[in-house]
Order: sequence, then structure tokens, then C-alpha cells
Amino acid sequence: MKKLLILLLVLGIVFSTGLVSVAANHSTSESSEEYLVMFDGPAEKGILHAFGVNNEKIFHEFNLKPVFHLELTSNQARGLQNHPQIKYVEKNAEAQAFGQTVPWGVPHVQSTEVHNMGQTGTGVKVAILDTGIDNTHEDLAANVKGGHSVFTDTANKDPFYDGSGHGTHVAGTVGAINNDLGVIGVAYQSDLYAVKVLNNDGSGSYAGIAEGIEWSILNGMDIINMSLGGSQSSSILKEFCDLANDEGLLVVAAAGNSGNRGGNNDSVGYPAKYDSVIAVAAIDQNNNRASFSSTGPAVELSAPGVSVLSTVPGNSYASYNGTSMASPHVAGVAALIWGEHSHLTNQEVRQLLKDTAVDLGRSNQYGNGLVQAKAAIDFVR
Ligand SMILES: [Ca+2]
Ligand SMILES: [Ca+2]
Repeated sequence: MKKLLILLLVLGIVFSTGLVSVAANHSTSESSEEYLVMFDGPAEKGILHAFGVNNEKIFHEFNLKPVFHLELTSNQARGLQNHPQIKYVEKNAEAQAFGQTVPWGVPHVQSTEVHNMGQTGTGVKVAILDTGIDNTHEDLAANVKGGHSVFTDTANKDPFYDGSGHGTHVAGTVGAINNDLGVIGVAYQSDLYAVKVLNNDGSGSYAGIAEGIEWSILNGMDIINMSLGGSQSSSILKEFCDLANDEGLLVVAAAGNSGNRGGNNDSVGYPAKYDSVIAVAAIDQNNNRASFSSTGPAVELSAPGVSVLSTVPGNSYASYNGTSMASPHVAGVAALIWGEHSHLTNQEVRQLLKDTAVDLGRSNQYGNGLVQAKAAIDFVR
């Protein structure tokens, strides 16, 4: 019985050899490709040789499985596939690191189209008035160019320590680096500045926000993003917002998360409610207003604010909801516009954002609608 089996195997080889010689005549100009071949039972290199696969076409023989990584013509592959001692013949498939994820909001505001035309917000300075930015984050480090903390206590005096994660998340939406890991920001080569006006618990005061605005003016920022606010008005906070606007900065803020289900209350917070500040509402992937998004006549623009994936401290990533996530999309789009058209004034950039936004419905909920980076840039041409 054993002898018969061996005889059959030998016959098989001879038969196969015959096939190969036929195949070889046809395949002189045939191109080869990489394959993985697995034997059904012990590996026998002789079978490969019999098919005309010489040793220089064999790149690797595995130890734990009877598998070869080799180069075959399609005829050799077909022949081996039909051989009784061969279990699998597969083309060697391409593999890549899973790499970078593009958060849905980035193409949703047309940033991807703008990136593809070579505009990435290079040289535009964006102050992130927030809980700080983790400047050791792998997907932010190179873009964080400076900062300031309004706090003096040990736990909060470092603008590059973000004990909350909020500021690091906001910063990533504006300018996470385009590399092979993590996420990508709306303006991924803009300069990010960590202006820590909220402590590690995410709390601060109007005095701190005013100080952060002042720092931004004195340090030549182009854009201020404030994913923060309160329900109380302050004449002095308004003075600082107005001053930043008068000094040519574009001031962007979250509308607030105090909307009701019906979307019919007047709940936009401060500083977003001031005329000198752009109030940004939050929408989901279907362009529907997030039920939490504050509403009222002060709403000026809408941007992605539901399930927004971005950077959080410790080389991590997380999805957050909030108008805090919507505001940095607008700040990032403004950075792209300014990167392309540096001669524009802040008022002109603001008008462009409004003129080219996609109308989404009731202005009390959506303002002028969804910001569109490409449309805004093209509108100037
Ligand atoms: Ca990245
Ligand atoms: Ca406003």
C-alpha cells in the first residue's frame, strides 16, 4: 500500500514535469508574480523544481508550515494548484499599516479637496484658548509652536500639560499632522498655540479668557478658537473680543451645548454671542443639528460636532461630541482660506465663510450653514 502511494507520487511528479515543459514553451514572455504556496503534507522542493521553479525564484521557506514564498508564472501557479500535494496557491497580497484615519468632518468641510490642491494652512497661527495642548503628542508635536498659561499654580501653569484632554482634542481637529498615524487636521500644517485659559478640570473664568485673548493679540495670532463659554455676559470680555476683531484676528467660538430638542430656545453662550465672534453650531454626519447644539439668532455657521475623532493626551485618540468640536473645524477652514489668500482681512474671511456655506435650514439652528473650505477659496478667484 505504501509502495503504491510512493509510486503514485512519483508518477505525479513525472506527469507534472510533462505539464511544466508545455507550460514553459508558452511562458517565455510571461511575467512572474509573487505567490505563497503551501503543501498538503511535508514540503517537497523537488515538486517546485519539477514545475520549473528554480531556487532563485524561491525567496523563503517557512519553518512552521510547509509554505514557500516564491515567484511563479500564471501557468506554473495553475499547474501547482492542480497538483495533489499542493494545498494552497495564493498571490502574495499587499499589506500596509492601517495608518491614519481621516475623521469624517475633514472631508465634510471640503478640507480634503483643499489639501489636494496643496493648501494646508502653512504659516497661519491659531490660538487654542482651552485646557492646554499635549505638545508631546505624536500627531501634534511638530505643529505646536508656543503657548501661555493664565494660571500660576503648579498643576495648571504649563500650557503644554492638558489634564482634561479637551484642548488637545480641539487642537487635533485644527491641525493634527498628516502622517501615517492617528488622525488628520483640517489645516494640518497650521501653527498651533496652546493658550491655557481653562484648568485641568475644564473650568476657567472670564478674566482668564480675556487674558488669553490679550496674549493672542500681543503675540501675532491670526485666529482665536474658543471652544468654551458661559451663560453670563461681561462687558469686559466683550471689550477684549471686540479688540481682537479690530486688530484683525478672526475670533471663532462654540455656540454652546444648551440647545433643546425642538431647537427653538435662545441659548447661544458668551463669547460666541458677541457680534465680534463667530458662533458655531454642531451638526452630525447627515447635516442634522445635534440636539444639544445651542440655537438662536446669534448662530452664524455650522460644522461637524458629533462623533468627532481627534487627539487626546498620551498619544491617544477619542471621539467627542459638542459645539467645542465644531468650532475648530471653522477655525481650520479659516486657516486654509488665509493660507491661500493671505491678503484677505478677517472681515473678508468671515464674509467668505458665510457666503459659501451650504444652507442647511433654519438660521436659528444652522446660521448660514455648513462651512466649505474649497468653495470659499474658489470664490475669491
Ligand atoms: Ca496623523
Ligand atoms: Ca457672534
